[in-house]
Amino acid sequence: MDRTALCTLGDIAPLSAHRRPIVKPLPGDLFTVHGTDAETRWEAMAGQGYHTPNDRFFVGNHTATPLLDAHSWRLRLHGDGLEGPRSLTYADLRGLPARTLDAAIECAGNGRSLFPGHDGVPWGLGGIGVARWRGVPLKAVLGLAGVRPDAVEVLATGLDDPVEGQGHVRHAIPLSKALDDALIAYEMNGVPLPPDHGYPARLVVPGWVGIASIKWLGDIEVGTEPFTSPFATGVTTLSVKSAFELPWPATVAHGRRHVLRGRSWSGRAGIAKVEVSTDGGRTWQKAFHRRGTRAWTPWHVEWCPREKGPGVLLARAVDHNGYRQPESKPYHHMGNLFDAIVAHPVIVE
Ligand SMILES: Nc1nc2c(c(=O)[nH]1)N[C@H]1C(S)=C(S)[C@@H](COP(=O)(O)O)O[C@H]1N2
Ligand SMILES: [Mo]
Repeated sequence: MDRTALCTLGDIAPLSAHRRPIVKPLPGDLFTVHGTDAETRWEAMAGQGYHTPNDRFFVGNHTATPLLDAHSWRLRLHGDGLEGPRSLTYADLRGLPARTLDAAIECAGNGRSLFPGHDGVPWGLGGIGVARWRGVPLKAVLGLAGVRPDAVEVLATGLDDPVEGQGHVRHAIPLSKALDDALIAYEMNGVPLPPDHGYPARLVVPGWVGIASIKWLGDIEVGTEPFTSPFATGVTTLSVKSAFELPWPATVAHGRRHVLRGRSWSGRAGIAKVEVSTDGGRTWQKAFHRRGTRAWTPWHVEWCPREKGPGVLLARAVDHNGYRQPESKPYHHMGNLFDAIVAHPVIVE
């Protein structure tokens, strides 16, 4: 890619930044960096609205963010599950009827460092973000190529550099999910996708592990047999979690009224109920939240700490499928799908 091509993209980082795994700034008050990944610090969500602003949305990269040119970008559709191959330009995609969707992207390993023992990227709880995505339903794009009745799975592949020994980042979803609510997004919170989040187009697969939402989407294969991929986590839908919008550990003033805020979410269904304990789990109070927010549910409780010293804050959620966060979670060999109640350390001064 030459400099002229880059200049046409307007808001893109200079060429010198090309070798960094993540292009956007990662200030220490917004992010904790783990190699090629960056997780959002939960205190950076305090005072924010429903959506995670793009400047503080976590980044999950296997290699590095590529700087792609939308004008030469193509989306290739092929495979024995389609009537025939098809190729789309960015203008083609932009010309199709658009849909807007609030959805979370969450890494399957979010919360991994909270398991009793773990390997892999030591995520806290910040490997999640919710954005307003705008784009074209995958169903409509597949429809342009014609889906054969014996098609079963859809494999999406990214245009970022391949991972050594594993090839390009790719992930399959069942045809039923592809035709249900998967979106080929080109906008995030009202602006074109930032480079780190998949410019010019990415998949958004609501409720599924983050890896299913392939960024820098370049290739879609529809097959009549299930695909195998080294990037499959053996996990599909996400579990239930809760997090406080507080530093870790948090410090609060003694004898004063505080509003503790947080968010709960589930890959399976909306959140039905959230409870908070400020006394180590002896008593629980119901948190206040609005109804009917699917991607995640912001909540708050009031707390007047009466004793000085270290303690913990607990939050537990139940989703509309009746799934509740367990007291503890046994070790998982890949450190995925953590969902236990978290003891958030707090110091009352
Ligand atoms: N092409 C491509 N898509 C990808 C990845 C990647 O490395 N390459 N990482 C995946 C992982 S592991 C996660 S958790 C999400 C993160 O999305 P985000 O960076 O927009 O937060 O993107 C997924 N899509
Ligand atoms: Mo991930």
